[in-house]
Amino acid sequence: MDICIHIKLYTFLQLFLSFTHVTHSNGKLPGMLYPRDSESRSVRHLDGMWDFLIDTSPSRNLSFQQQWYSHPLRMFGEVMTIPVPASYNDITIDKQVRDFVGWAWYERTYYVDKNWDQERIVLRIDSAHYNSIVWVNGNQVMTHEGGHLPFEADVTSQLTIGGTNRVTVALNNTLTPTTLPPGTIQYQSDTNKYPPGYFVQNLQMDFFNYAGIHRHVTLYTTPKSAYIEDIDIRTSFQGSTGTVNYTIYNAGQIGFVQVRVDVIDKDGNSVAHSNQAQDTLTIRNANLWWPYTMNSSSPGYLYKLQVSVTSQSHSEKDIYRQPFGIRTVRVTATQLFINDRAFYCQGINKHEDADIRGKGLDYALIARDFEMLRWLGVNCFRTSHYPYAEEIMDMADQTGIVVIDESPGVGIVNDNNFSNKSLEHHKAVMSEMFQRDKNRPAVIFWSVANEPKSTNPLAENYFREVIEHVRSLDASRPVTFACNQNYANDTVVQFVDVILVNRYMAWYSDVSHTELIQRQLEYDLRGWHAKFNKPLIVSEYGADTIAGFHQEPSFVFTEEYQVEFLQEYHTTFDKLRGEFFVGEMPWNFADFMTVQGITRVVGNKKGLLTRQRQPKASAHLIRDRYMRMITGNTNICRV
Ligand code: GCB
Repeated sequence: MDICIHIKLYTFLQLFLSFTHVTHSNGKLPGMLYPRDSESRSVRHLDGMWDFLIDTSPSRNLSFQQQWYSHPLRMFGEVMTIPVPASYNDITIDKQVRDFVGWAWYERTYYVDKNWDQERIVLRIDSAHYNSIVWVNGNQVMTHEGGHLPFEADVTSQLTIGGTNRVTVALNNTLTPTTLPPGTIQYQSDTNKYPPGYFVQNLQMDFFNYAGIHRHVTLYTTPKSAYIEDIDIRTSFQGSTGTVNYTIYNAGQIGFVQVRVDVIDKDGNSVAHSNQAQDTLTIRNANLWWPYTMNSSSPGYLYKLQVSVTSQSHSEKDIYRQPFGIRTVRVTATQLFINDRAFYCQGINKHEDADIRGKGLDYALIARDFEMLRWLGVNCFRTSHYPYAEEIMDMADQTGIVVIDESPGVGIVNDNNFSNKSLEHHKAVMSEMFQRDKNRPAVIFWSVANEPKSTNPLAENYFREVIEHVRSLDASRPVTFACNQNYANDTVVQFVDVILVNRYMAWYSDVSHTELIQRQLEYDLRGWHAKFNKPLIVSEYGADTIAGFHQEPSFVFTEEYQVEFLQEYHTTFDKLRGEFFVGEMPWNFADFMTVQGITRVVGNKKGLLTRQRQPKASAHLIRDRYMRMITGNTNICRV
């Protein structure tokens, strides 16, 4: 019985996974341009309150047997009202919903304007965690595997134009050995202790497995056949002249008769143009994209590539404006350069996590977070441990904050996480990330994973392939991953361009002994550099701290301990900075939710800020440190 359910759950997941990750005949992934309105395009969000029903049947399969997509959800049970975008977990007061594992169903109806009758209409979901199947008016239109990246389909033929339509989304948050992040479903067969069929989801990462439609659901239009499908922009510069190398991908077979490409500066002026779908433009006196700590007068300078295409019959014209920045990234054995100037990462790690909404997109939260990043003096963050919302990435581009763009490859620790199936999925996710974020100047590195078991003999081939794959997509950005292993037996750091190490001396080892940090850390970091001769960032270091707990002398979990702990790390960072040390990233920006367990008291408390984004004493310490780096009022060398 148990095994039977087990097989059913996995089989069902696999049933539809086999037809995801569509590629074109030329091997190119479909474009994933962010929906933007223009003279030829309209955008309509379907956010708001949706009907919601979870499939609690023991097999988690009743919803498919009954075809919940075929009729309004309310016909199959008592629906709840759940907001989109948001995680569903912390909205209700029902424990069963919060901790639910399996298929959760969303539905809403919407009206499609009769003026859209000549348009091609695309349905895009910016992210839904984890596996999704989507129907429009009862017809399946797309599936997607993965919880953090957008997917879309042309739904024109499924819609009633000038009438009411119904969209249904079935979401499964089950993590298996081949999902990213991976997890396992564990069945308990001892019926003296557990009811028949009892199972739990085991996680391999340290954050709550929030689920739901986390970002916008959007309908957008393009012209029917002559539309811009994708834009790929690569930049460089020589002296004061910028170079913009671009490729415009069109829709399928339809050739464009006219293409017009303009580079538009911040004042709205065209500073270069071409009539080719692929070309290299030069821009004299180019404004480079700079992190705000390197150029405070015009940080995050963005141009737009304005693309306009006209169909052969001249009946259709599409216009799209893609923001981009001109900047380069380069690493040597000891340094990291942005636009040929040494850059030091005054960093932090983040999560897309906040009360009630879980991982749901929230503009107020994004604004507050960027306010606090600037208050802290942060010039760089890592999207630990999954790609963040495009609106967050936009803010980074616009404000000149550098991003290490990390995949959801967190918790790859067991042998069965290194299978061929996992590898293919990992590569597909990296392709999707690249597809979405490739034109972002803020993104300086791709991080393929966090803390995989990189000493496992299976890791070497697996990550060689993943990293080679990323390089084949993008030769312009360094590739890395965050490592928590030892330099003596790690097998993957040999492939990266920059070493990222996560370190918790005096927390997970020698707890309370802050006096050991400097000795152990210096020995360790020098060991990495001596072996691999690459620049190094400490990509995590931190101690759990309950806001408002104080004790002098310091004691674990108090604000005093967190401050003392961080200060000890800083002494070593400052010592190594002139040598090969190029950045530091405390764990974490804010407290965040985890699974329930005896080592986490209502979540992970290593935040410099509380989950409500208010500072602990450590936030003032980091702010003081980073501000001194910015103003140069410091005895460590300047960027
Ligand atoms: C780590 C992980 C991070 C955890 C953190 C911790 O090494 O990368 O996801 O939350 O440690 O606090 O244990």
